[in-house]
Amino acid sequence: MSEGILSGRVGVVFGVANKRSIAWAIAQAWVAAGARLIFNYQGERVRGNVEELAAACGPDTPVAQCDVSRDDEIAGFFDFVRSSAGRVDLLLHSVAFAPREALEGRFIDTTRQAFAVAHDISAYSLVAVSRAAAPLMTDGGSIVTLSYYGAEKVVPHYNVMGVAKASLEASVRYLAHDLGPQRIRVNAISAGPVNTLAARGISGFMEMYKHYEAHAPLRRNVTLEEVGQTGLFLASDGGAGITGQTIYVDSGYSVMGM
Ligand code: NAD
Ligand code: 0WE
Repeated sequence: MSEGILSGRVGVVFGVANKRSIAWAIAQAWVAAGARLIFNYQGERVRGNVEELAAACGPDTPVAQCDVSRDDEIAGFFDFVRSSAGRVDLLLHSVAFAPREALEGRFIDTTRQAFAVAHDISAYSLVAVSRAAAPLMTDGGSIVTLSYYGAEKVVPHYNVMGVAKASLEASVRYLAHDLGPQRIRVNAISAGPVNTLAARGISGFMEMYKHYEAHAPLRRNVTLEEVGQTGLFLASDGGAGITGQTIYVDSGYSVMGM
């Protein structure tokens, strides 16, 4: 493990809720490549899960609370990162939330409050955690976030999340410009549908999953491992020339016109 392509690197991981989380798939790929990680958990509800998964990454893997809608928790979390590791090389942002009602009816009915919450947690939080992490990325770094096709094209019911993901992808480009001189790269992975906690309970998710299987060039859905491997690529020197991009990991679905 010490000769892995990420050996000696320190990664901060936002967005593990359970073992099906996309964040966990990328975290596992980073650990297998030799990185040491630090995890956030959103609140007490997922604390136990995250502590258990973190322990599987190494006996003293640090874990701390950070609700990304709170500036004080982001500051406290990165104080904890500084005191436990002293530096950061990799940052994973795998966080999104919109009030459930906003993902059910029509986009036109999105309330001011739901619009604000979706953008705060799903887009602004990338800016906030990048600003907090950048001073610790003293030898350059790689920041990776997660997006979805609804940022670019209308996916019925994705609604305000699509608009927030468009903001997230634009934020990736502006952050890439700001942080490039410090050799910090910023990219998004636009993943095809994956059956995670955030996807389950979305009405019609299984139909969409089947639709991808029928129409994507690869005629199947993507696996968590595949998304993990792209997260590893972007974190590693394999991605050294890539910044500001949104990379699709979607079995090719997004290239289809019909
Ligand atoms: P998930 O539920 O496992 O992860 C979502 C995470 O967001 C959870 O860990 C949750 O705790 C965290 N979160 C929500 N609000 C937060 C807050 N205020 N503070 C801190 N953390 C908060 O689901 P997932 O599917 O792994 O989602 C991860 C990312 O992948 C999201 O950005 C999602 O939009 C994106 N994505 C998911 C799919 C899919 O089909 N599952 C496809 C493309 C992109
Ligand atoms: O980004 C997502 C989902 C993110 C998400 C999920 C929830 C469910 C629980 C954000 N907020 C909430 N709020 C909740 O209360 N995906 C890419 C998965 C997803 O969600 C959809 C999709 C796909 C794909 C919703 C409608 C249509 C397609």
